[in-house]
Amino acid sequence: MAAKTNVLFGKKLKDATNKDLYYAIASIVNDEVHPQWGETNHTYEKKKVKQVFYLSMEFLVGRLLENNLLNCGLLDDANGALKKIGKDPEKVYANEPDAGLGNGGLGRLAACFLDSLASLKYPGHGCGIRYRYGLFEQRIIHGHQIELPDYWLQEEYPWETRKGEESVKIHFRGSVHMHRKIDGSLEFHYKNTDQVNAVPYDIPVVGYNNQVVNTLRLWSAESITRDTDYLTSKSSKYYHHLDHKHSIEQISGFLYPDDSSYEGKELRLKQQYFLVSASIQNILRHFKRQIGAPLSDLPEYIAIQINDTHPSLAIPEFMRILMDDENLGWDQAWEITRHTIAYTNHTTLSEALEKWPKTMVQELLPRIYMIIDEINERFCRGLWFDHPELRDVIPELAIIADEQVHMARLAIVGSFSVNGVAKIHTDILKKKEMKHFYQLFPDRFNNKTNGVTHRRWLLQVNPRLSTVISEVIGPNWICRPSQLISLLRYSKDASFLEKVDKVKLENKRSLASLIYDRTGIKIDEHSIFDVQIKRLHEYKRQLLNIFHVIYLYNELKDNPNLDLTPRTFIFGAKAAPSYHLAKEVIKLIHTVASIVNHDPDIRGKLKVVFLENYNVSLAEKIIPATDISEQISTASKEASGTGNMKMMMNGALTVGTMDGANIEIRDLVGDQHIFMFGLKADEVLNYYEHGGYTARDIYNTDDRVRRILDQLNEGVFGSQEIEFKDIYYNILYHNDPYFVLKDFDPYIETHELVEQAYRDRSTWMNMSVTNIAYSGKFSSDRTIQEYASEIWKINKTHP
Ligand code: 26Q
Repeated sequence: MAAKTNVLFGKKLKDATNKDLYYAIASIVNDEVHPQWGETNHTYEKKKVKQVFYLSMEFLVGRLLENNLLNCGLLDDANGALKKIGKDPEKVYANEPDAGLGNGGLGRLAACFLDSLASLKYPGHGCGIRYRYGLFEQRIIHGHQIELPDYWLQEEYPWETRKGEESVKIHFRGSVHMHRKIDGSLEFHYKNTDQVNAVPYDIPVVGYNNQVVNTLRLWSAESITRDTDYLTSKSSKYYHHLDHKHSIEQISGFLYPDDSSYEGKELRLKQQYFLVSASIQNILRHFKRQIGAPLSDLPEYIAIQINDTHPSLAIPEFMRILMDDENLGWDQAWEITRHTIAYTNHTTLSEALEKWPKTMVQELLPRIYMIIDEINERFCRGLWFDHPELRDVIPELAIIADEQVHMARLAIVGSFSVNGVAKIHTDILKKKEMKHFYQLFPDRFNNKTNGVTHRRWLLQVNPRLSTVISEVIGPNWICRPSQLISLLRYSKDASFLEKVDKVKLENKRSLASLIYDRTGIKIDEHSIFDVQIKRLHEYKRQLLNIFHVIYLYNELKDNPNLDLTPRTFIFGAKAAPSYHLAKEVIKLIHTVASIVNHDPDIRGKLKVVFLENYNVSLAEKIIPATDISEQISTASKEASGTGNMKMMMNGALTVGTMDGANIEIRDLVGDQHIFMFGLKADEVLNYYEHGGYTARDIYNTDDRVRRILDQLNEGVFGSQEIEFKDIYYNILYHNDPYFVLKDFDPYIETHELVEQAYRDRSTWMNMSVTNIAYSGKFSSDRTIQEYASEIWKINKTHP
């Protein structure tokens, strides 16, 4: 390290700042990783192994230094060396910006998958966009969310390598010209297209302790013409050039911050095609240069997974290249495309299903539109002739319908596998959302329940707990997470439970000090840490949680002597900038916090904390300190959830609805080790379909509910200027679309059970350890094994 700081900064070690040390250690890691990276690539090339490419508009990787140190076995050395010179490793690692190139679950899942692919020695790589601005930074001013740009690349990013020589050209707009060749076949040429240079930046993905280094390739948009080409021209041309250059660079300019509603912005469509075209061109170049087999064999060498519909233009783009550049006929090109691409669905929310105006696709991507049109024609013709029973529903299945291109339909028709991300989610796709497609292609549908990398989300973020676990069951769980199940043998062992309990308390103490530093709020480390951290959305029901807080507050006001176990409610959530109601909920949480935290009648029994700018690094601090994991979505709405898994792994108990992967957690741990409540998915879907729920009835009959809603309406919370009429109206006049009132009573009751359980330490700790023991199933290693063997058909590499 001394040599590094000297070489890099011309400084003695003792004069190095935390930032210098961060760069120095990153450079040491790179010296270790880069040769292995070359070796891994060489092995893949030499053995011509089948590889998978994971196409995603988002990779929420967070920080990499500590993770890379851990995976290449240098973490203990680095920590030791830093401590020896009086430095706090955490403060050194904190100099890395969070790579916030994702909104939430979908983007973080992609990052976990890359970790598991490399750690299991699978040849699998990520393809994404190098956004200059990641997800906005959230500031809260007087309870209001303010968005600031996240210019994460301000300073040198040590993990990326620009590969200028591997750039590819992307074409937008222009016109398509057909030309009949002598043999009668058609040839397509494009004229007057806008050209963009896609430049790859590669980031190494380091496998755990195994010498494997895969690649995350992020594309950046650059102008094809150089500034100097304009030095001699008229200045008007020069400024036109600058303007044009700017608009091109916009393509990889920023990540769209909406996570569950789709917005039909042209720039977003450009981004999607940019990612897809660059990645597919690159994949085909790799195939031709390094595999060199006939194109018809391509599916034996390559699988492409598309992360939701966002990269679904991969299907027509693949067709375009195979036909226009490689001169294959339609049928052959279709055969190859259809057997290469697989699609993962992450949502059943109808407002999130991507649709693009057909005129927009036609203008921006004329050749791609022609191909989609032809796919659609052939598909619909097939339906008409081969499936007369479906004739009535063709408009619901057609890829182009009501002047729009329906991306999920394109993705299903053009792929060999369609998967949901938890059992219940896949069942809903099969039975409801995609039932006709399921009827048509039953073999295409399959489930792959999500997982998270236990190396980052347990081993790295909770070293204390990891040590205690390894003390009793040994360290093999690190590579075989299913072995955590051996902890069951210790789930009633008093001395072990005590150790786990002590670790939790230490983690809570660390979080309490972070909270104090950031907010000035003093919290009781012995209180129940009741945590909800996720994007803010009506269906995730942060509102139900804050209603519980208001209810407890009202109870305490009525009876300040109430015997209540102290609780700290912790929230972290970003709202999409244009999502008005979500922002109102953030304001409500802050308003409640400012009242509850300062009311002497409460005597410190309740505290409400909203931590601003929730992101991966903050999650890493909160999760190990969580007692209660709030997973309370309206049943049927949360496709899987992954925070539920991260918290379970760290010994938190779930308060949850029967939704997403909560159900599978319940199935494993059993009802006595989890707190489930509320409407079931079929009940919710039934109410949506047939009615029968009236929110106002609950308002009229439940005094607790009426009191809370009236407080929102009458401005008791914050008085005068701050009222929450919009929330009030949404519940009473839009009939509570997410069933907050309906689930209120069972939710309150469940939390009373939580409180009783918490008082009985040995029962609680037994529950906690049982959860950790069963969490192995939710490692993304298990998920990736399933994708690898059931969808991708890829093998582990042997050196
Ligand atoms: C689409 C078009 C235009 C602009 C934005 C978008 C867009 C971007 C991100 C739409 C959706 C997303 C993200 C969705 C997401 O994160 N879904 C979550 O995926 C997790 C991983 O599978 C699940 O665990 C969650 O349940 C699911 O909500």
